Amino acid sequence: MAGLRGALIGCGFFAVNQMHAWTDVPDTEIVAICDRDPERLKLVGDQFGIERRYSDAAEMFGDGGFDFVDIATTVHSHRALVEMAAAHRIAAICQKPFAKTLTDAKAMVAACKAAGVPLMVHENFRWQTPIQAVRKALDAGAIGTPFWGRFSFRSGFDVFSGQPYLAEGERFIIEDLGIHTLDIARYILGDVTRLTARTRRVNPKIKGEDVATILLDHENGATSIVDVSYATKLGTEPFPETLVELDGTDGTIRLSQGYRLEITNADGTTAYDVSPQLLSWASRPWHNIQESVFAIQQHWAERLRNGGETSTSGADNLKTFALVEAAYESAASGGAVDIEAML
Ligand code: NAD
Ligand code: 89Y
Repeated sequence: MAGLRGALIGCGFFAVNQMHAWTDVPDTEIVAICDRDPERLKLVGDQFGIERRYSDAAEMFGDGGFDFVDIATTVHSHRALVEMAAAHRIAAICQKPFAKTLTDAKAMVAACKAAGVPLMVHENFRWQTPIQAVRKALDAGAIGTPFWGRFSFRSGFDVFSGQPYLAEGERFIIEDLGIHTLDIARYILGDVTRLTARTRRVNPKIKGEDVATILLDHENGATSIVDVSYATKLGTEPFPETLVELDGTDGTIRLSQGYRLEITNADGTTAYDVSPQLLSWASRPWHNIQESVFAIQQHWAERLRNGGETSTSGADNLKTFALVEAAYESAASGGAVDIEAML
């Protein structure tokens, strides 16, 4: 496949980032878009000069003429749209959260496997420049074997103005944001065997939980804490930075606010600036996320051309999604949840 042709479904708040990023991915073009809201369809179609516009995804798949579909709708439509892509043997990217339930997510992975088409979840946070820098330091053996970690996202940023649906669901921060933090914990310290979680809602204007504290046992024996909050008012707002602490047998890594990476080991302490780039179409403070959107889409195009499973394939994401379900289960029961039994 030389020039890749894609179609995008869901022209909402976040899809604009995905459309910008596609224009930057070499030899890749979005040739058709779909949204059931005519206003969003027109806005995005006009902004990016896309002529083929559909209000019905089935009609778009019927007309064909593209190599992959980028599903940027909210979670309720993910299963139906991924299964539609599989039925048409079209490779698919699906936004997070992958599905409403782990049962749905497993069915989506099975449908794409049976159709022989690649499926990637748009789980972009592990692609952020600072997270990649942490992973590189670990891989280089900078701190020996990590035995403890903390992955922290604490903010008071108003996410509800851009994404009003986040205030309306029974579930909020774990399903929406913690899903990324849990994925980063897996990416850095490996798969998880057991999980314990506590949640609470601080903001009275929303339905779901906006604070969660999660304890993870990793397969390799490491222990970590994932703590997320949208009820934390700080002097300098850190949105959307994930802060990381890692203790290893030979040293420590600290990724702190302001994209500062500090590595301490037998050679002493060295600090690095691991700030994301401000892409031409990006704006602060979203630029960290926006850069990772470009990175994951570039990764997808490379794998679609050259073969090989994507870093956040559907199959990989089941292991992150299981942590989300387990966190809600643990918060409700008070007990620990066995992750392997869920997969
Ligand atoms: P949104 O509501 O602004 O946009 C969704 C769009 O999809 C709407 O325009 C809606 O009309 C359209 N749509 C829904 N179902 C459809 C269907 N069956 N056919 C055609 N169009 C349909 O939502 P958003 O804030 O853009 O979020 C979209 C997804 O992106 C969510 O799952 C959200 O969690 C995710 N998201 C991811 C990141 C990230 O960093 N990965 C950041 C923000 C949002
Ligand atoms: O929807 C969320 C996401 O995926 O990243 C940040 C966000 O936009 C709000 O929590």
